[in-house]
Amino acid sequence: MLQRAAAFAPSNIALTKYWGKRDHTLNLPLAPSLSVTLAELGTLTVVAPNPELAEDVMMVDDQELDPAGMAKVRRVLDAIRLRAGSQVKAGLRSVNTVPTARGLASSASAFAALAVAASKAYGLELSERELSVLARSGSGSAARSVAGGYVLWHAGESADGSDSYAERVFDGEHWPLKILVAVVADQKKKVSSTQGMKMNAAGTSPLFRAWIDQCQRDVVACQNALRDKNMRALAEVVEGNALAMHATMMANRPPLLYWQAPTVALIHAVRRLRDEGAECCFTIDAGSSVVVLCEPQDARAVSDELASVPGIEEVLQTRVGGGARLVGDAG
Ligand code: 2P0
Repeated sequence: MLQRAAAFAPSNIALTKYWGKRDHTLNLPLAPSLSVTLAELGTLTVVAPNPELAEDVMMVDDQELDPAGMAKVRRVLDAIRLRAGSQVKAGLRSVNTVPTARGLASSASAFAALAVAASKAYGLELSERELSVLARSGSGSAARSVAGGYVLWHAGESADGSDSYAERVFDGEHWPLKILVAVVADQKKKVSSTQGMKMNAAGTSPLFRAWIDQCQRDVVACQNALRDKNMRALAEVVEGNALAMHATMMANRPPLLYWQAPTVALIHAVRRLRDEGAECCFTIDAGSSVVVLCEPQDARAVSDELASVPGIEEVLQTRVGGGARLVGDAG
């Protein structure tokens, strides 16, 4: 049965990163990655199958989605329609509460929300694993925005990607950390993650293979640090992993340098705060903003310190959240 359906999916921040694909069409990673799910920051998407439409149409934040974005959306919708035995096109509308193009990806929450809403709209009852695989085919990191809490994305081995999915390893209550996003005033980022990963995979970074090997070890160390709620151990692996990812980008030819001066100032600020006793650590995605995880009792002091760094536009604060979910139609 076809019906209008709406879903919210949260954004996520990788603690050990996804940066390198074994398949650029299916978004199959070369290594596993681990992430934390953000509570309120994400995407709400409404999917309305409509037999009168000749093509799928999608509005994102009241703007029509560009052809490249539409092609990825269609990939997810076509997979759902194939399983549902339907050829009916859909009208889609999506609203982001994630600040885009500042190193916080909206594609993760966008494709997770799409997978959950569209599968319901076309009458499919899918498992979390199946939804994660579907979301991944739109954007790799979206695989991690289905489950919620602390999430592990298995790299998988099969060529069709059926074993490359993410699942929760700990829920948010296990370690209810605060997550601060220090947004660096910056122009829109110049090189998308999809593009950046292609450049890196072209083999011109001498560090790339070592980076992928490091990810295999880091995902284990990170899971242990989370299990033990050990901030010192978490800081070592999370910060080391982010810096290693940026190192492999910087060693690329041409180099990829996402950092701005305030990015470096924030790194030093977090290390100083930790030396002074604050329980916190940082990570950086493919952008200039810095994300800081910290114990709730330290969140205020850490946030104030981050906000005082010159060039910081704002410091967003959130917590570990749940996974993607169907919601009442927002109209
Ligand atoms: C991550 N990033 O693990 C890493 C860290 C960026 C840096 O996942 O090409 O937007 O759509 O699969 O998912 C961003 O990559 O790339 C990303 P595609 P995606 O969060």
